[in-house]
Amino acid sequence: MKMTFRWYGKDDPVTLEKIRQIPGVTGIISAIYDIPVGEAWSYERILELKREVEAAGLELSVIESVPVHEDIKLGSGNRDLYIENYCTTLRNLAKAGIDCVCYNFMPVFDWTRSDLAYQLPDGSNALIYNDETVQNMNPLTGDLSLPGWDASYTKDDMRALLEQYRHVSEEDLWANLKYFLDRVIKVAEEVRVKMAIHPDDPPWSIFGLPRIITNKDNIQRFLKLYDSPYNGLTLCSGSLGVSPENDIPDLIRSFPGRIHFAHVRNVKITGAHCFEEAAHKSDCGSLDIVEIMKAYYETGFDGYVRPDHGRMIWGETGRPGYGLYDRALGAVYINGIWETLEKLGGNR
Ligand code: DNO
Repeated sequence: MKMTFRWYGKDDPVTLEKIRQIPGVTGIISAIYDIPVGEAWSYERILELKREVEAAGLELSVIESVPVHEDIKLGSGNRDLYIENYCTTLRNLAKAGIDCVCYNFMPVFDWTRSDLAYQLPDGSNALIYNDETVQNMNPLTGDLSLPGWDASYTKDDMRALLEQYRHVSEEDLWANLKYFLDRVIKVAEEVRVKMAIHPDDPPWSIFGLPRIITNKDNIQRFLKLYDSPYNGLTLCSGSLGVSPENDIPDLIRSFPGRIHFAHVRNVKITGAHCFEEAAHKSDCGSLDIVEIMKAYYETGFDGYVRPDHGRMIWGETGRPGYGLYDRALGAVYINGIWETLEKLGGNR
């Protein structure tokens, strides 16, 4: 296992220098944020990012994400051009030594929450999700602010996009995903970049849009769409774990060799389709993080791991879910579990 930490680039108040001081963190997860979705990333820009990370004594481990243009998910417009650009980006990433790319296939919205700074009883702030609140939000009015939100959409773009999706069923989305994989994974195999799809967060439909990477059966279906180790997963415990039907240790054991990137975090299920993000420690939420790490250990996982969303603690302010302190505690906690598993050995 290689412990990593997400860094949002030069504007991130959590600097590379700070990340370097977290015990056991050696890798950085990042992306190039100013290239419009759909355009190819040049080799020079990738190299620039890599050099910056390396100058701080860290390694650029995974790209999270190379985003997928909506035309590809819609199966319309310029999808062939955008797929071609995607393949160029993969080739350039490989040339710069990157071997793992995270992406998602969620229509329009990435991860979604109803409150970005809900106050917990201990005074910390966490992201929470209440289904009723979210389903009553209107993406076309100005009051919506989501952490994974692409702020570059105007209201008119958004209206047009949502209108286009009205004609896209779940089965259409599967077909469009297969069309994408058939072209992109071939290149990923050629240049040896492991593609790792991120599950939908939350793993159910929002705003009437289809979502398909949501549970064990669908993940199995996804992996069979293109049966290759290069067509793999980012197994995000927090995204899938808010559905009681998803048993995370079982999922980890079910897809050996296909999980390339592990997002480890805890969540507390507070009702049907309702949850709070919790501190990483098992007894703070509904997931057993020791059992999760044990499943990785026992299946010989040697991919990348990162702590995922943290609460805001000790007065920290910043990017929701991506402060320094709580994520750093998460990294050290996960490393502690891993070290114990390694020292106790057995079952591997
Ligand atoms: C949230 C993240 C997601 C993830 C993308 C991958 O914190 O896990 O935004 O980066 O879905 O494409």
